Amino acid sequence: MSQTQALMDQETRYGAHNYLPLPVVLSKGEGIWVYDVEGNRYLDFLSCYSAVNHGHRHPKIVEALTEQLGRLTLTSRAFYNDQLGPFLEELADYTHMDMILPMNTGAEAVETAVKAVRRWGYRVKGIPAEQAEIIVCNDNFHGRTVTVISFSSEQAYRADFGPYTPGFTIIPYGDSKALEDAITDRTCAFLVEPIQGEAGVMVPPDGYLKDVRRICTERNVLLALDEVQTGFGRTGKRFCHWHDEIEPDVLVMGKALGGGVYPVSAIAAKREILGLFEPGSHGSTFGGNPLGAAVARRAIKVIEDEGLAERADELGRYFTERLLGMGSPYVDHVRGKGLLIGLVLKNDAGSARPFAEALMKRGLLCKETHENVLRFAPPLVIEKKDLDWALEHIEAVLTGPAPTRGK
Ligand code: IF1
Repeated sequence: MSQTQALMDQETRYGAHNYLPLPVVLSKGEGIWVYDVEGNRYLDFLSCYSAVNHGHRHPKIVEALTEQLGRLTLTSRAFYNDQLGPFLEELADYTHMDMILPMNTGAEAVETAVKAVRRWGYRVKGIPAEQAEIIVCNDNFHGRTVTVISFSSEQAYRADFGPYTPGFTIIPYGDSKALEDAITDRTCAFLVEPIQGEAGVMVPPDGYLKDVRRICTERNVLLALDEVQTGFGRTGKRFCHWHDEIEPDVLVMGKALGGGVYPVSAIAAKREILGLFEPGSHGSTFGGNPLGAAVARRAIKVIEDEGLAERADELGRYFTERLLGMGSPYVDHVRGKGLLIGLVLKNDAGSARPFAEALMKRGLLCKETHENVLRFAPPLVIEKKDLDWALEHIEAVLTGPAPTRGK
């Protein structure tokens, strides 16, 4: 039996089957490339769902990690540490916000945002106790905790995990009139992704974010943007909402903030909101630890020093143009911004999974999302020559015979 099969069997035997991975076992990563246990090389076109914007093991980020490893890793927040203050100030400046609350995973940051906007609702807006409502969008993805899946519209994420947390209203994505109609005097916030990643890279109509910003301001409702996946250069701007030149009241971040080497998440918000947290009202064993703070500081620096947002913008436009120019009989349309791209297959092209499997056989790792969308999201450090290499293989698959599903 091959080492690949042995390791896949081991994971299947001992691990819960909450994923259906492509049949490849990775053992090394370097920049845009990952290597499997048989020594095959693949171009990573998923970037760990945008947690690896900097590429695998970026030398500058590994340097920051290693240096901090040699000094101090964990302290808890029972004490101060010399990395957190600088990280908090740098992230506040970077986001143009007043205050930061550091956590670890995206879902934890979303949960923190839920607590923050509810507390603002009660203590500032004056919503009666226990009656705060948060409006979210259909097809949202904000994480996997019980409260977060309580406001998911996707049965697969919710089934048999109840009873669910109340206080959420679901409206259609991209429809600002629906937001207007859904707001009540008990609404404390509207939580939305500027582009819905898991829903299949759904880009809202032009002007949508500007409209919801205006409506939230007019109706005294906080606008909370989940940029866990779209943040840190992925869509061609520092943050996706910068395309619309609006300012959220709460900004949720994660994934690439950890530089592809360590889980770091956070929310940024106005003082009027995060100033409502007092000692003991929230916390986390690992949140704000010096190792994560050192890594996140360097992750932000690399994005700016290497112009990763600008690269994503320029290369994303080029890549999208080339995809559209292929004239593939299977492609319905292409959507996305920067290097967050969804290739939508025609209904009669069948599932996207066989296309992902065919690309894997050619050395390109991407992932289907929902039935008919292929998500392309390479690290933002990718060079044009490597993008061209990828396009060669994508074109061969998209203009060749329809791939059939593997076993
Ligand atoms: C999975 C995709 C799913 C996120 C947004 C919060 C979180 C995520 C906008 C939570 C996480 C990950 C989770 C992972 C697959 C991936 C994902 F959208 F990126 F493709 F599932 F929808 N907000 N997204 O995208 O962050 O707690 O995971 O750090 O759960 O399968 P997390």
